[in-house]
Amino acid sequence: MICKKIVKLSMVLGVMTLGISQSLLASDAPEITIKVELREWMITLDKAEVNSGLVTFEVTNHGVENHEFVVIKSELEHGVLPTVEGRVDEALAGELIGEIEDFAPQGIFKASFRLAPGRYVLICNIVEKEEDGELESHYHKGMHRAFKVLP
Ligand SMILES: [Cu+2]
Repeated sequence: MICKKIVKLSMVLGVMTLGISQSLLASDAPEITIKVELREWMITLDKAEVNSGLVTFEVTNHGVENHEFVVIKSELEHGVLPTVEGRVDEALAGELIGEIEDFAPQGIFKASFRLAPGRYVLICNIVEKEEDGELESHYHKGMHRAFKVLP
């Protein structure tokens, strides 16, 4: 009789332990990786939306020029962000989450951010002065994408 009780108790404990470890796994959701390609003049993603949590961007520069990768939480359409002399005003565009600065062709960099649900824009915000004095805005040439984080 006593033995039976002990067995029952340990089974209950076993189930409880399982319950705890499962809920820990759920809150510590698996990291999501998004593969990003930068080139002249576009940004491509392997997914346009993910669930909220820790999101890693693995960014490869497939172009022939240096590029950068900027993540901004913004309610604005990605093609009409406010610019000054070709450069997106990151503060006016929304909330700057982070960036991978200017890096050379063939480079691969990773950056992880804990992203809350909402709309985001991903841009390259490099502006170069051409030999003829004209500004070459990577943003205006098309290096911008929308990105969504679901609850
Ligand atoms: Cu660029």
